[in-house]
Amino acid sequence: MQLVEFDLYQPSKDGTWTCLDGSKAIPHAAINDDYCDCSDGSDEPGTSACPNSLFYCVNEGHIPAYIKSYAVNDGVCDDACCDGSDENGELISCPNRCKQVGEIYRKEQSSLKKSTEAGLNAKRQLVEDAQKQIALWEEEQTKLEDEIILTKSNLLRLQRELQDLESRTAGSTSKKGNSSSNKVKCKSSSLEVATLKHDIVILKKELNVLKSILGDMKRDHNHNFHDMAVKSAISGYDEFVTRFTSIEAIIDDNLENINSHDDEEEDIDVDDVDNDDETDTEAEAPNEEKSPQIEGKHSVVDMVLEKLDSILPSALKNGLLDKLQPKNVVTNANDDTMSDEKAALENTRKLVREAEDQVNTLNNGLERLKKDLSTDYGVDKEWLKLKDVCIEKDEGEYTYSLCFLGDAYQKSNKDSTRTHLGKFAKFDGSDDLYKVHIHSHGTRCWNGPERSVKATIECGLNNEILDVSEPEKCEYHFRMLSPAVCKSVADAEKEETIQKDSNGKKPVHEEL
Ligand code: MAN
Repeated sequence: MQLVEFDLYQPSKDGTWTCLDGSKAIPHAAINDDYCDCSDGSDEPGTSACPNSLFYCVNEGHIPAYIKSYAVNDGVCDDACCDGSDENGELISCPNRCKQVGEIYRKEQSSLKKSTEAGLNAKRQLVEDAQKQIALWEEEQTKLEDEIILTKSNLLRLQRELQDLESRTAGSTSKKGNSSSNKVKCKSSSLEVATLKHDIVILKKELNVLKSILGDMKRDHNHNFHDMAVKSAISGYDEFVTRFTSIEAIIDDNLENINSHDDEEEDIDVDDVDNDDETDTEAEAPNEEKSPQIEGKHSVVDMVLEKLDSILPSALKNGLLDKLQPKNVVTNANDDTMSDEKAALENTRKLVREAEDQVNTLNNGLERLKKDLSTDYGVDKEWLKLKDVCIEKDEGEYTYSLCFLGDAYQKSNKDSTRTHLGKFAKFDGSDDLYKVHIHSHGTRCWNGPERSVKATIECGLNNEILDVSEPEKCEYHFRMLSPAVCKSVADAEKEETIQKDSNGKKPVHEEL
């Protein structure tokens, strides 16, 4: 018996040798003397004297292997010992098959290497496609988030408009038949001014949100990319900030003016206006004083928007002002007929509903995107593009199908009835997490558990189900192939070394 791991069996200076578990020292000559001295059986690697020890087959021309010592000289030629060294007694003699076995093994290994390389290329494509998809999702998320801000702001404005229109209509209805059109006009003008003031404040807030988004972008963008679009947006932003600071002062001033007019008119209580004919004339005067201030403009908002339009860089302006521009506002102070107000009310209600629907749709889309982006698709997101890719395998009585990260089914080949075997629940491999997929919560077995699937996946060029078994009632085991689990030889060897180290021994071949 040749001791390949020779270093372990060197005698010490005094001619003794210590059992590998350190339990005792024995004479070096007692190694392989067909008598078991060490409790771990390490002194008899070449005989079957120790029941718990391992026998080492050199297997020249193939790969060395360990078998359990009790399989030595048991009258059976051990497959793992192709050199026949496991049967060296009188019971039987085993031929040395290592040359043929080695050749077959090497051929298999070479075709395995080729298919692994092809699988690895397919996996690279999966990873590349997944990265592109992630980039698209991230871009879409940013767009959606921006769109949600604008749509929400539009919704807020429409809601305020609706509120104003509703109170205006309610006011008009209560006055119907006993008040002059001038009183309505007065009330409606003061409400409009209040609405417009509110609009200006909101628009200023929106501009501040935009300013902070762009400010963040200016601060946080990747300076190494030298993206011309980003650079031009930043210089536009810088220009805008300078101009906006001065125009903001004018807007604030105008607001202040309107506020002071309001203060002067504080006495004009809507109810007073409605109920006291004498105050009607007094109430109209300040409103008329306001007119010159907004003379020639449709409204104060229009005026402010025009100012903003002149200072916003075109990159920011595109579509933004349109979105913020009040739509369908009843701006004509003279247009005080009931039917017009009702039509405006209905229209605004419709616009509010539409904007609410739009916000909901956008929010749902954003939630879906966020879920996709936070889902575990493997170390390199290699499973992303395989989600819901389905494969079938006819196994005689049943045709089994499995959709990656989706559902698995068993379909009867007799009557086509389909039984749900489970929905993807988790990755569960021990050495490689993503090689085992668990599908659970399938249709409950009669008097038993819910059906479930454990799919074990090995590297292959194509996605394939090799076979399906049912080791326990209603627990199905799929053996599958997919490029998603392929690893480069270097990575696979690295993992094998880690495994060997954690086991502390080379793999043992049991006698078949
Ligand atoms: C069906 C199939 C089988 C399963 C039995 C359990 O016949 O789903 O796979 O073992 O039900 O009753």
